[in-house]
Amino acid sequence: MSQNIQKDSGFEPFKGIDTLATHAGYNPREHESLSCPAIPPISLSTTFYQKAPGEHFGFDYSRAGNPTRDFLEKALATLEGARFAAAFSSGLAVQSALVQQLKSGDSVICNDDVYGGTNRYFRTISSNAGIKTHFVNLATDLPGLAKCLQSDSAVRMVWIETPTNPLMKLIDVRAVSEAVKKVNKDILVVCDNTFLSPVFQRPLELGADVVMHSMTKYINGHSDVVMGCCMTNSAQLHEWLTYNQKSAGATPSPFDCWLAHRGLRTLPLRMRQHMANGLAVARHLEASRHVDRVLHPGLESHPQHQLAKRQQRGYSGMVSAYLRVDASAFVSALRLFTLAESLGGFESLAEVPSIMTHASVPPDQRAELGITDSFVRLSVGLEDIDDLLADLDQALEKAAKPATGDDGGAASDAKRRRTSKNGQ
Ligand code: P1T
Repeated sequence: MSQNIQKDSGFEPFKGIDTLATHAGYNPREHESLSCPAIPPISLSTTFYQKAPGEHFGFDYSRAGNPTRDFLEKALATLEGARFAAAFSSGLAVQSALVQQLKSGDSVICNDDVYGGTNRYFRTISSNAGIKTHFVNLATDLPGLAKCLQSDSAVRMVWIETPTNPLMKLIDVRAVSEAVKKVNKDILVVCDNTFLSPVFQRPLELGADVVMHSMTKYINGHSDVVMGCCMTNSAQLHEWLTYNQKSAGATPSPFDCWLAHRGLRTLPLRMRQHMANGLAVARHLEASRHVDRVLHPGLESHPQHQLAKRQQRGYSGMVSAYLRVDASAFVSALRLFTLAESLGGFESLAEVPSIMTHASVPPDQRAELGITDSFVRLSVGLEDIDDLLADLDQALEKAAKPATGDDGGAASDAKRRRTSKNGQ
């Protein structure tokens, strides 16, 4: 039973999570007029018949609402233990919708290490709208959070991501939420739960007001959909989010909603296998002479290992490491891991954040965080673990050899790419 993978590591699975994932959002018995299809139908129609002007049957226009999206949103709310969910066309579109509630002159506190695109949004798009962002190390500096809240009374939102991308720092969601609410209960605590999925962490139960995901990652799980979602127990906030879907328009297609709903059916099974493979990779790399330091909250060496055990219900397949070999040569030499951005799909991926996903983070901020050129991030997939470890070993050995020209040009290709600024 796959739950044993979780239980053997000392985690208690959320009650009924496998049944919820299998059935959430759609019940065939409720769709007699459609002949009770066993899986949700895809409603591609952009518009819906009205029997009199303004009198429709639940949907009028697909940007505002769509039956296939509705099924998915119900499933997402159920999995996250939330009252409401709203799906958007990407994870960044969720950030955009949440930030659009704020006004010029308002401020945000964001933890210092977040996905490069999240950082970029706050530094450029939000700031162009007159919204200031303070980046604070919320993993270790709670006094810094209190100081920031005290010194800037315009803070309206605190944005956390845990584990962080790509440094795998953990934020104590309960402690941060309590510290924020003590100052002002109207400040919104948003938690990006992308790295763990609702199978391994439910931030709303830990005190956050909103939980968001890049559904592009674990929830969909098949690297074939770009989408985001946002869950809350606040009717007022959900009303804003659905108003934003309708009025700003960053909504996903019915087909993508259907794919994501299909993907989440196997989320608990996949997460447990990601966890097993991720831990095995982390331990293997930690023992390698070619690796300086491995970052994975399941390792005893992780400074917040105890917080992980308390706050999470498992670990994902995300592993980061500082190498003693050329990181670009290493990722270029991998054969089973695909050298690519993104994460959370069934297949293993590897990347160099400083050149790829976090290239848009200003160099001084990257240097301060420790996102160096010897730092790699792995999204460990569902392959046989022996094959994954063998692939990592051969790539480390290859990268450790002085360049002799027998690497098929991998090292020099990687060097060339270092000058590219195409990171997403
Ligand atoms: O790509 P999109 O669906 O818009 O989601 C943005 C996003 C938000 N939050 C986290 C934690 C993320 O990791 C991402 C996207 N991240 C990558 C593409 C990446 O490779 O890290």
